[in-house]
Amino acid sequence: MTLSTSIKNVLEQFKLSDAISVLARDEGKCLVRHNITQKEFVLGAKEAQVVKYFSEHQALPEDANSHFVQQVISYLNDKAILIGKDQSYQDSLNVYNQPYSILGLGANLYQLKNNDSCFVGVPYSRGNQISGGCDKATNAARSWLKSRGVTHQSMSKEPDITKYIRIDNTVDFSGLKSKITNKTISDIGDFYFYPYEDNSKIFKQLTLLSKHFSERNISPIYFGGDHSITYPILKGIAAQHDEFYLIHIDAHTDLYQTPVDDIYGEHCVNHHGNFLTKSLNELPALSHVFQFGIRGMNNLGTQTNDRMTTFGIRDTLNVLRQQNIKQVLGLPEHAKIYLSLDMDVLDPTVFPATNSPVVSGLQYHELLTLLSLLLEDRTLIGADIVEFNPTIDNQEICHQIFSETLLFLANYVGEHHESK
Ligand SMILES: [Mn+2]
Repeated sequence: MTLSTSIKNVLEQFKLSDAISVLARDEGKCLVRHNITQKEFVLGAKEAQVVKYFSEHQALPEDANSHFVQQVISYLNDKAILIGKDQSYQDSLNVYNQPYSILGLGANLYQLKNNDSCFVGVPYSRGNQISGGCDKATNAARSWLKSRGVTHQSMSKEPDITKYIRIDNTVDFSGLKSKITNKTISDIGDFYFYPYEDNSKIFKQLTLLSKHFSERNISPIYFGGDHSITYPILKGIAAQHDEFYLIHIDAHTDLYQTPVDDIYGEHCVNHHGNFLTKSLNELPALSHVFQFGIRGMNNLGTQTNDRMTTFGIRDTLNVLRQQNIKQVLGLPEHAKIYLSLDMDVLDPTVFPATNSPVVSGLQYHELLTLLSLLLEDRTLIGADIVEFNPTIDNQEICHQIFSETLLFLANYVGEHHESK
């Protein structure tokens, strides 16, 4: 008996990823390694048969039915062992679950439903050639949350957010709580890349991931990393949306441009200090940027742009006092908003664990109030929280602020946050 046409059609859509090595075969099983993540998988007999079909053109057993093949292929595809026939391993969506998931909400990227929200770590710090450490932020947040019982190893364990939420403090997590109850939020793990991979390839992969979310109306919260990650994320959004807005909370305008950047023009390198230059120059879908918290002499030399409104620190504090931000922004009711939060907007006495601290910043409670004023009843299509360097954090104070702010943002992502 030969394989049915329907099975052949399924098999033809896939190939073994270029990043996979088949290491050993034993009693029908086989061991494969993903050379980028260094993850090894011991595959059972069924999976091994399918891998051998692709790696050695070995025939499938005669009793293979399409249900079995579909099931095995979807498993191998989830693990990035098999990829689409026309894909390169560089086109695969490089996200892996982490041993400890936030609130026990661990899920595979492909388990997300349309309109869901998700946490995704981005341990990338090569956008800052001078000071690193921001790549450690994803682990730092996961570990800190774990130490407070907010992160569980078991992916199936029901998270008991009520245990955390009932503690009376300044932070209201009711939006997050309703997402957990409705099962519309997950932690899909961390974005990964090969340590020696070219930066432009890493950014391209991040853009692919962002585009994948946009096409499915999934609202991600990216956390960790330096500020260079925001430009490739916005690029993925711009591939799907004709018009969206950016709320950028930062001490710096991130509009730096060196004479070398001028020479390279639009090909200039994306880094932690120029993500907004790149975004404004290259993404016309980015309709307007509203900046808050900007201060310090660093910004004196930067440019202005028609598609940008800057609220310096004093204007930001005025907005907080008058609470009139809706009128000030004048955004359409259903405007699609992306938020980029640089932790250095906080005063360095509050949040010293950042690579470019600037004095005279916001207090923590002021940041939370600002976020709720800006995001309540808005359509937040995604957010990032960047520039936390946990390697210079004494007593884990910034671990605490970063992790709590991350959960706080989860109140607002997704369509129409319900008013409390
Ligand atoms: Mn920044």
